[in-house]
Amino acid sequence: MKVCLISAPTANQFDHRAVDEMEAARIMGELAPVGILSLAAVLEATGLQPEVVDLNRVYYSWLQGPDRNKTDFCSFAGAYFAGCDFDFFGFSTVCSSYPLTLRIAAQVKRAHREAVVVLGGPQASVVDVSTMRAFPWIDLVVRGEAEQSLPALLDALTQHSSLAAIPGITFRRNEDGGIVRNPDAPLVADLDALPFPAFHLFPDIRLCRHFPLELGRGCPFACTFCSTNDFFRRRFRLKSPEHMIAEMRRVRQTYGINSFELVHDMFTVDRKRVVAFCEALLESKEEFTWGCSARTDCVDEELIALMARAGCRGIFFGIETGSPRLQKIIDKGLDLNDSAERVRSCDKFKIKTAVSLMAGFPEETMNDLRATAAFFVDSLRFDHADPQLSLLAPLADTPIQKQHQDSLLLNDDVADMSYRGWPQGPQDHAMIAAHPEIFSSFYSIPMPFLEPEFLKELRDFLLNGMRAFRRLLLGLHQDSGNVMDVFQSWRVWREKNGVHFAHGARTAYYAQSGFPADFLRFVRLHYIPVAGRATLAMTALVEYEAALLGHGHEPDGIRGNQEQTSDTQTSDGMDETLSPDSRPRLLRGVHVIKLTADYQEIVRRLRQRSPLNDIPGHPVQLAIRSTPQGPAEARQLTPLSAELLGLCEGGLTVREIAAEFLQRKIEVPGVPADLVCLAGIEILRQQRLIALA
Ligand code: B12
Ligand code: SF4
Repeated sequence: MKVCLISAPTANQFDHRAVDEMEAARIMGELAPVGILSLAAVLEATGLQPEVVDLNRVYYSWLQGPDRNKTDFCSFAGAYFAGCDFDFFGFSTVCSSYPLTLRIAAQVKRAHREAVVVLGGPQASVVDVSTMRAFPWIDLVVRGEAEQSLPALLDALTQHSSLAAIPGITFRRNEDGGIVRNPDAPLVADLDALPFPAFHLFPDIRLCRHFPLELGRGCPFACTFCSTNDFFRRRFRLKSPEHMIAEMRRVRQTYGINSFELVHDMFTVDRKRVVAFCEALLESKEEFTWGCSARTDCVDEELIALMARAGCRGIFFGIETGSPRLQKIIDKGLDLNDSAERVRSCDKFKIKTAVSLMAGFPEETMNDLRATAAFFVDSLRFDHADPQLSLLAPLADTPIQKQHQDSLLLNDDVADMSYRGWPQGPQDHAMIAAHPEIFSSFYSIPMPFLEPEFLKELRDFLLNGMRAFRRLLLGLHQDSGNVMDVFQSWRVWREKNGVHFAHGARTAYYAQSGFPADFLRFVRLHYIPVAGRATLAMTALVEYEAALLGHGHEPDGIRGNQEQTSDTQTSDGMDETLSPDSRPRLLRGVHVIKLTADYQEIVRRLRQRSPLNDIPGHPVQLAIRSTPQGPAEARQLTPLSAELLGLCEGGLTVREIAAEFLQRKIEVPGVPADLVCLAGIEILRQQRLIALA
């Protein structure tokens, strides 16, 4: 039997930016469909030679190629599969691209009447019967973990024998077309017994930076919005440390990759096993780095320290809500002080944390939302924390979806989890509208206590505010008592000042540079004069952000570097030897700004949540360096460096600058002025603030 396994499309990144071939391959490698590759390896072990088609790769070909203007992606993919010769087409599914996957499957069935078209994966597994009723081109669904049921199914299909005894499948009876749902398949009890996934069938894996490897399955918790706990039937399983390390070594040997994304919904359930894994990694002396998912109540500082030593560089924390009341309602049950402490611990050990939050629960009130917004912004105190805020989407077959299935709303203003991926065309919309029971994630649950538009704007505000002016956002939160108050007054102000959005234009406005520019104006002209408490600190924060963004009025003391911007500097003079005759000058893109208060001290206080209102009025200078590649960088200057940078703007030689030092009586006791100058200039050169002319 000729078998084709097809990944669910998930590469939304391509829609929003130009991605070259290398970058595309890197992204696709990181999105490798671990489930399908695990199945492919199992089939290979039985003597079959399955092929794996990455729909993200097909999508990329369509986006890049000339067909994009002639045909839609679904038809393009249909034509691609029409040219293939398989007896079995097995599609993996995820909620966000389920309508598209079903439409592509229809094209496949049309082109290959005799072939079996099968669905598997998290979405089809839980809407199997309704899918097969609604979409007659789907012959079969394999539910749940399929390492045991798929080979049995293929065997039965080859032998033309009955499907009645194959566990975990839902199929259409030949006689009357009735849909039969066999009992669930057994879980894979010993994950170490599975073969190494068939990564060799997925060429893009070679370029990924973080290699995805399955660490285990099953989470014993029961959060009401979550779909994976039931999918893996709450049976927590972990591969042994020896097995994992052997797989990691194999990846390094084959692909030269040392960094891993370890796939498990809840790795840290059993502390002893996490310790054993980390100790084994340390003993192996391999120095692999890795990321994983954890609950904040399953880790402590000691464990985090050990994980960091063992190579952990990133943890995904599903914190969900900042409201203790909602924590109980959604059966997450986290102690939020404890959660914040864990984010702090990770920061201490330089582990990046995704602080994942959600809003839009049906019971959510304004107070709950305030608490979530506060948790979001509070985590900005930690440089390694990356807060995320999504809006609840009722995933099929979750307790929350079942509870509200009769009142779901189809309103693309609210549920956005699924919309994050694939843009829906009219055909998808028609499918979604006709089948809430299948496509519930595209719907929303009514929120009696919250205004959807308010919630969505808050989300855009926080996500983009964090990117554009992280510390100012934190400062405003601390100064006002809650960022929500600032958001509410910003909303009123922007309305009054004529910033309105046409329907659907809100997200685009917040994502573009107009938002930070308007918002900084709001802070200067409205927030600080009307509501600001620590006005000196807030002024310094806003001027700092204005300088970084390079817009707005120039704060007092901003000294532009126009004379340098016109030169065609190709080298930064790093190779030249510094001598008394050298003429240092500011590097292109470097600006010096003056702030009325000590920025470093403000940041220190923000990190520690100490009061900002008694910040001394002590002017400081910062060097801002903008680079075409990334965000601008800022460095607070010592008084000596500030003087030196100022003098570097005058086209003087080092000797002349030293003379100026003497005249201004800038001294370091016991060190001659010319040596101070040389050393200072060398430091500024190392900091890439100046170059030698
Ligand atoms: C890694 C991951 C991603 C990656 C890559 C996904 C990929 N290529 O597989 C990325 C980051 C892209 C991603 C994105 C999203 N994800 Co995601 N993701 C995961 C995660 C954490 C691991 C997937 C995995 O490798 N599992 C391990 C393997 C072994 O399991 P498996 O994939 O389910 O495969 C087994 C079976 O399902 C079955 N099977 C799978 N495919 C097929 C096909 C056939 C033919 C057959 C017979 C059987 C079969 O056999 C496999 C072996 O037993 C899962 C949670 C989880 N633990 O599974 C969520 C999960 C799949 N994601 C989910 C969601 C909702 C999303 C997003 C929509 C939203 C989000 N959370 O950001 C986006 C989609 C973005 C888009 N553009 O469309 C949900 C899906 C729920 C649903 N009902 O569809 C999950 C289950 C998480 C959750 N808590 O609810 N995700
Ligand atoms: S949200 Fe996380 S902790 Fe809760 S059930 Fe799902 S995987 Fe487990």
